Amino acid sequence: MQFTDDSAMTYSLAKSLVERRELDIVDLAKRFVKSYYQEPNRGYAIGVLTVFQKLRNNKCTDVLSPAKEQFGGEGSWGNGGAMRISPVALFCYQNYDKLVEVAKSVSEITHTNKLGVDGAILQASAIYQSLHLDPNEELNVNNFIDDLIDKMDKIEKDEEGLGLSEPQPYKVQLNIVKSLVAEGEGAEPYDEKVVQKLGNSVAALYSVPTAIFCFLRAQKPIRGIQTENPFRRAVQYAISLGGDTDTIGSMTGAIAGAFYGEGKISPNLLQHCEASEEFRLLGDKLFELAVAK
Ligand code: 8NA
Ligand code: MG
Ligand code: MG
Ligand code: MG
Repeated sequence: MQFTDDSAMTYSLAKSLVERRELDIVDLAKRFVKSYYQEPNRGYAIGVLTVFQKLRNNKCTDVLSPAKEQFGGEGSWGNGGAMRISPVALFCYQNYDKLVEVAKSVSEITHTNKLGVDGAILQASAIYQSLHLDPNEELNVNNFIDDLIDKMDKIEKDEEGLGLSEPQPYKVQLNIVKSLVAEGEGAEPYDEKVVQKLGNSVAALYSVPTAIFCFLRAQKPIRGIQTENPFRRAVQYAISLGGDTDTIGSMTGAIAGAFYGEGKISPNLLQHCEASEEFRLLGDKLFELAVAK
């Protein structure tokens, strides 16, 4: 099955980090643009196409202005920054402060709105935490979410005064994640309450916390999802919520995959995924780079 824009941009980011061995936003912007014009039918949102057009016109001599000009200068709050961020979590596996900086810079090539940027930082942070945990030990769901709340508290406090009506929107959503996970038992696919409170849209604020919730909720069986495999359960649950399914599914899969590791990803599932072997090799190379630093 063909991958969408999420994976196309993830691929460009991983490839750029591996080949340049550091973040090079000009190289990365060129790869995003080239990949889009080679395969425009991967399901990109219409907003971001304007950024690609402007980058192509200025030949990536100015990689920051096009994204800043989006939506009357507000910048995009879509989840396009978050959906591609997984390589940054692996690349910065040993340095969280660097992860925050790199995730921000990578996001700002297309998404400059605070909500778009912070969504990417949050998604990278969740993957980072998963990478550092041992899947053979039961996941402490409350610690996982509290650690994310602490991280976002600091990031959103640093940016206070930017004029948002709710100054710590991600912290608010993460607290909802926490209470929904605590309710836990009796959850089912197509959970309307989850969709109502956390969202399933293309907005980063209403999709990244949802992906984190899906990963945490799937630690335990979910009525109506017949699988013993917790990685598959997480992804299947995410898709069951509807809305922006490819993106919430892929963000959930990135967090769950980082936690469980390759062993829980069934070869039967993988054989249906376009270019899965190339993605696996890029993951290995990013990890080698991260531990060599
Ligand atoms: P984006 O930057 O174009 O943002 C997505 C959409 O969000 C825009 O097209 C606008 O409608 C809206 N938006 C974002 N910021 C603002 C703002 N400041 N003011 C008003 N509206 C705004 O693209 P992106 O890369 O963030 O999009 C990612 C999503 O698009 C992913 O789900 C990806 O798979 C793709 N996609 C999703 C769907 C879907 O689920 N319905 C369909 C096609 C494409
Ligand atoms: Mg997509
Ligand atoms: Mg791990
Ligand atoms: Mg999508």
